[in-house]
Amino acid sequence: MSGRPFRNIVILTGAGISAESGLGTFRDKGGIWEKFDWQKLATPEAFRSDPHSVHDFYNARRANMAGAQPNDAHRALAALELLWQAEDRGSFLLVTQNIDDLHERGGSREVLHMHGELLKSRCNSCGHLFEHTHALGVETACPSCARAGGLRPHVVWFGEMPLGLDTIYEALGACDLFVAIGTSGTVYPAAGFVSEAKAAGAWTVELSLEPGEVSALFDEHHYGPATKIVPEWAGRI
Ligand code: BV8
Repeated sequence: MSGRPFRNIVILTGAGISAESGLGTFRDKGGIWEKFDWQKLATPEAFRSDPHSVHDFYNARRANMAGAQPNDAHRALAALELLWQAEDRGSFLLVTQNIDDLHERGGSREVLHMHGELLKSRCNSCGHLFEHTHALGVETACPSCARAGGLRPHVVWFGEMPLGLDTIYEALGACDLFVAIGTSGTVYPAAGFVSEAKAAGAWTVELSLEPGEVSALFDEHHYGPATKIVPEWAGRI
């Protein structure tokens, strides 16, 4: 544990932080990509060729999300954000790969969803982006341009550019603490953020159930369920 007081922190979360809230992860045993083929459901090509199946897949996940509650790990990060601001310690950026709203419902005030948000949809015809908490289909008409057939989940699919990368890379270049929570370090460019942070001289911490693919790059590791290790870690910094 580096003893220095940290000023500029970047936190990256993945599916593991929402696992104990009942939302599936992707690559654990029984994970989402074990049951579903991401190439047939989470790419723009898949949506073009079979929009009905893609809508069904995301409608099921959106419905599952409605019943989920934030957990102590989400709440610990929200408390840390408040502390950082109350003590005016420096910058605090929470980036999530998750498309659920559990960070927000856990109290986090600023969340950068780099892979989008499933409770938002957007219209390919007019570009309208809007909150959308119920099922979406090919026949659903856009609330702005009224055209049907052009709505899609506001989610970043494989092969699409993640959101907020300029903000993220700027924060990584200036951070002195980078923490990855509940992510397997499999998906890029998110899995490369630890290298960016190290290049900036940051102390890097991995908090997860087990080592991920880029674990060797981290200075510090704590393994266990997020609802246990995240509050413990947050309480120490
Ligand atoms: C892009 C939304 C161009 C959809 C998702 C090199 C550079 C750039 C790109 C690539 C590259 N190499 C390959 C690529 C292409 C690709 C990629 O990375 N493919 C992988 C499969 C090799 N990347 C892309 O296509 C990205 N776009 O590249 O654009 C570009 C190029 C350069 C620079 C910029 C842009 C777009 C990727 C986004 C795809 N969309 N999600 C949806 O959700 O349906 S990705 C998907 O995986 C999920 O959304 C999730 O967010 C993401 C990462 O998964 P994790 O969150 O880590 O979840 P996982 O299940 O894998 O792991 C869970 C972890 O939790 C485990 O470690 C486990 O131990 C832990 N855990 C479990 N339980 C608990 C726990 N921890 C604590 N407590 C617990 N209880």
